[in-house]
Amino acid sequence: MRKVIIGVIALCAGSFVYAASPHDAHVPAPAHAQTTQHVSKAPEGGAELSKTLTVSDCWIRSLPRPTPSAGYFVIKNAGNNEAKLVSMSIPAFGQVSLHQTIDQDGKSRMAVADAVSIPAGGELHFKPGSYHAMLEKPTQALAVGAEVEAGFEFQSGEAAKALCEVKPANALSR
Ligand SMILES: [Cu+2]
Repeated sequence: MRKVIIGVIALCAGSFVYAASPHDAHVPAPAHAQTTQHVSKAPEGGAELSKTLTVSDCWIRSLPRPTPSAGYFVIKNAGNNEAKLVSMSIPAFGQVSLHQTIDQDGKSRMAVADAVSIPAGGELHFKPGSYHAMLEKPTQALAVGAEVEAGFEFQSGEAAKALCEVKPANALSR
């Protein structure tokens, strides 16, 4: 198991240049306050909005440009098949990738997560210290309290949308 994890980290070494950035403070994940609110809009063309895959409780950290930020959210899979999240997009960032924070000998490292599984009938929490969306190349300043739309694409071709609240840099949950 250890060998596998080290292998993953080595493969992704090129992505770790921001490991010390504030977005990845690697604080312990707090108890996640869950709400049932779900915000979803019709797609503006392209992928079909999923009826079974929904994203809620999305929030991102406000950080001064050009510092990379991070995004967190909850994905629910009400379908009968495992789903895989393959990408996320936020217009305010030029590059968004999916990451997972891994503990390695007591140190936190990040690994790229190309396809993140959400079990049938289950849910997955992207949260500090765990899975997160890495938001790079910010194209505009985002004020705390603002809401930005995010798109999520799954391997099946389905899509989901959510509104993400901009939280202070030291926020630990929405
Ligand atoms: Cu990251």
